[in-house]
Amino acid sequence: MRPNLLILGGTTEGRHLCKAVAEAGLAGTVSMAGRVKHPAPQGLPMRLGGFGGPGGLARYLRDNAVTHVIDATHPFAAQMSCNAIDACARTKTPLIALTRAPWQAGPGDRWTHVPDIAGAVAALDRPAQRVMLAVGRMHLQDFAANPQHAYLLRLVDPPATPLGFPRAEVIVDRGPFTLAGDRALLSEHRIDLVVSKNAGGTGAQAKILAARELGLPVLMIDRPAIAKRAEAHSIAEVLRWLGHVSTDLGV
Ligand code: 3Y8
Ligand code: NAP
Repeated sequence: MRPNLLILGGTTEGRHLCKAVAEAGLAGTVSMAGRVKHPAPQGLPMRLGGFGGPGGLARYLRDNAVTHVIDATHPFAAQMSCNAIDACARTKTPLIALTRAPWQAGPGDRWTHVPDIAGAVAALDRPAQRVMLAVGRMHLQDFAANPQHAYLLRLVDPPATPLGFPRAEVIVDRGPFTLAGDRALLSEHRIDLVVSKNAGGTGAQAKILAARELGLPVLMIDRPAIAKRAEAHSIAEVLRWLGHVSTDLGV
């Protein structure tokens, strides 16, 4: 049976994996949630939108004769990852996650770890500061509980509705971001504090490295726990896994 891959995408590593799969001449489809207006081309045929929970994903795997699933979603896309574990168990479809290690604080970093978005909101209950809130759009309203701050918000798409922050400036931009760009952004906006998810990888890391250089504190949101699954930390590892598992499948 020739491999027919489903890649759950939406990250820099996911895009690089799609390119490697296409170059290897493997059949595959990349799936995105449809969160942003113009998802970037990934180099493989793309499907957009939810599957309808783990049951919907299991049905998709069966209906499309998917032979392997690679979960290359973001570490904070915990629901998608849990659904993939469930659906692949139901359908006995081999699953591996292409994931990136969390960032670790290095010399010069001034990080305060918080366990989740709610922990970051609670930690912002403090006198007014100039805060770069680089957590995207989906959980933005949670932060309206602290209107005293002057926020710098970075969004992939222009906000469709008023954001409800009395003091906020919006930058519309998508990563991967650069150290020079984020260092200039933090300086120009006289940022006192950066709020970030511990995304890992390189695409979102520029603001963290810029904060280190500028001696700025960072509220680092730890990632949600995800159930045990096979994990790879490089595209080469995924391709080896495909070769290995495919042999098991007698191809
Ligand atoms: C739709 C698909 C590539 C992939 C690029 C990575 C890097 C750049 C940095 C900041 C942090 C944030 C956000 C971020 C980064 C990469 C990667 C990453 C963070 C796109 C994309 C999709 C999304 C969804 C979007 C979320 C939002 C999160 C912005 C494509 C561009 C904040 C995560 O408006 C919305 O609804 C945005 C939603 C989920 C988190 C949130 O809660 O709002 N990503 N981002 C995916 C889909 O539909 O399935 O068009 O490329 C992908 C990327 N964004 O090609 O190199 O790999 O992490 N994405 C965070 O880390 O906190 C920005 O501003 O510093
Ligand atoms: P999530 O909370 O884990 O997922 C919620 C639901 O969205 C899932 O149950 C699924 O719906 C749908 N979904 C999520 N990812 C999907 C995908 N790749 N293909 C098809 N459906 C998907 O996910 P999220 O945090 O909203 O992330 C959504 C997408 O943005 C993912 O592709 C992720 O890689 C990307 N992204 C997220 C972040 C972040 O900070 N969360 C950062 C960068 C990129 P059904 O249950 O209906 O199947």
